[in-house]
Amino acid sequence: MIEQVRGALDAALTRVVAAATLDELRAVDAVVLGKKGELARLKTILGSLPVEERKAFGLAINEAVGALQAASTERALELDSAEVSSRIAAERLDLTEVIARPTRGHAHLVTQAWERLEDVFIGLGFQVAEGPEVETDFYNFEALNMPRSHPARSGFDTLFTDYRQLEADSSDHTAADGHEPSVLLRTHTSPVQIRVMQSIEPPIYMVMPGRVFRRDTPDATHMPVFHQIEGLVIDRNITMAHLAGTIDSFTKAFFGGDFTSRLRPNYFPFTEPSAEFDIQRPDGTWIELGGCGMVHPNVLRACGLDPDEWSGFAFGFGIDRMARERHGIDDIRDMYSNDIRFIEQF
Ligand code: FA5
Repeated sequence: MIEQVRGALDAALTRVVAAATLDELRAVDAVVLGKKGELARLKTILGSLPVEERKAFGLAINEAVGALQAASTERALELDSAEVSSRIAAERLDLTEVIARPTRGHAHLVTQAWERLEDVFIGLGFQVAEGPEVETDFYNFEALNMPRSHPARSGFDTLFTDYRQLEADSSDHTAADGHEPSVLLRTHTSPVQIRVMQSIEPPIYMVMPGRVFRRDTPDATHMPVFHQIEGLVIDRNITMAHLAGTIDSFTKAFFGGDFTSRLRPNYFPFTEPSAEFDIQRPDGTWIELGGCGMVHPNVLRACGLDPDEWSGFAFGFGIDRMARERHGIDDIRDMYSNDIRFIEQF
């Protein structure tokens, strides 16, 4: 009989030790120490035993139950501490992570190009000026030799802020009373040339970066809001050769010594003669960058400068397009998508 008790105890101990979680242990306890367990069954036959065997058998069962309870308590402690440890590991919050790997942002691609352009021109002896984004018709067109009804105005698809825009015919932006509204979002940085010539005595060697606006539909090379940098030189005896030399020095400083530039005849009302300037990549292909030319005598006069005494050149090109070229970006719209995966590459 004592053998049966020992066998029941061994089997129960094996199950207690094998319990892998506290829940599992509780279930094992309910079976091996419960009323339907083997030890409880053996206890029921106690009364039917001869008196001389009853004592030793009863003692063996009590000892087995005690040993089983002790083993279960010990196993419960083990499992409890293992579960606490794994919960602590799972809930661990490593505050040093933030300090060890701080994420730093950086200037946007266009801001980087803008700042680098300023640096290059400052290196060539230029100063930097800025003007307002909301302009009057006078600065954006009229003083730039584009009087009202000048056909070149239609080349700048203008956003007017004047209330008369409400009455304007959307096809030619002319108000019902026959006049164009006179307050607008500047369509180029050229009006800053006028403001500079009005406020500074020549000689002038100035670049004017800024944001400009046009009613252009966004596509791979156009944005309705984009950036230009304007250049203006006014001095005595300035010629087209100075213009070409400046463009070439800038090209090499900005893109690298293996890039060259060329001028192609073009037309702008505010310069005469006018040119488009292109730069050539080392692989021989050409990129169109912007416009330039000798400042038109009418523009000098509008700013109170005598064209017989002063001459100069101006240029203007798109900063966004340049950043796009420099980094080989297919679509200019990607630069404004605010997709961090794209922006953080540059
Ligand atoms: C002008 O805006 C003249 N003011 C440039 C100039 C200045 C000529 C001084 C002579 C003397 P244009 O409209 O071509 O010119 O624009 C100049 C450059 O701006 C273009 O070559 C292009 O690089 C950029 N650009 C024009 N429209 C857009 C647009 N919608 N999105 C992005 N870039 C543009």
